[in-house]
Amino acid sequence: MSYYDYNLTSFLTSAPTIHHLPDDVGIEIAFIGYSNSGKSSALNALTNQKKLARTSKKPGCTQLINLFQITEGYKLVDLPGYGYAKIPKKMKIKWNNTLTQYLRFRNCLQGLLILMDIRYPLKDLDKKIISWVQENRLQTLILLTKSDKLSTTASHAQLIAVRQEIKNFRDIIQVELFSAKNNIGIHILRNKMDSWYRNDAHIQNNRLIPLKLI
Ligand SMILES: Nc1nc2c(ncn2[C@@H]2O[C@H](COP(=O)(O)OP(=O)(O)O)[C@@H](O)[C@H]2O)c(=O)[nH]1
Ligand SMILES: [Mg+2]
Repeated sequence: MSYYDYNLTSFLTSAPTIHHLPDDVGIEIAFIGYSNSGKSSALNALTNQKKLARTSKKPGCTQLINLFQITEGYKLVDLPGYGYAKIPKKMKIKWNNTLTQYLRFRNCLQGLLILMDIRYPLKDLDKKIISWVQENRLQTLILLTKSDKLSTTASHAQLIAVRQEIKNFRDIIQVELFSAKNNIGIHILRNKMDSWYRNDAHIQNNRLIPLKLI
């Protein structure tokens, strides 16, 4: 049983930049990953709601920072997906700025969920984020999403391979299998989030090391 009732999660607001976000108080846990990696689906699975976060087959639908609230002060953040090949440079720069500013300067960010399609893990931008969270000591859970697309044997092999790749950072980064389709990893995700939300002794200063995604 998880401590918080994730099913009660409701939409709070959408913000085009960090300056449009509500006050920097409470605790936030953010979802980040390539577009189409399964962020919105994971959010829906976590909260047991079909349409809370829009899911789409067409990449690029979440261009805003979307905030959700489980209960007063306990928030979830769906960050804009990264890694679009075909968008104008100006837009890329804007996304880069939104993401990097959120990650660096949002004090109430307490934990990060990096989502990677199990078939294509550890792409360039994932690696940049991973080395940055490690340098800045931000608690992170990597979810290998859509694990239902591989056989049990293949998905476990992939899990072991990714764990091996990041073994030097395992004090701060955990890796788990996930599937929004058949609920693999939901309990691990909820338990991890519980532990981040309950750790209210945090004193989170700005993360000092800069992040550059493009
Ligand atoms: N088979 C399967 N497909 C998934 C899973 N999670 C997401 N998808 C599909 O992958 C696509 C992108 O998912 P979405 O959640 O919108 O990704 P986002 O862009 O990261 O928010 C959609 O077509 C989803 O239906 C999963 O666990 N299993
Ligand atoms: Mg999405």
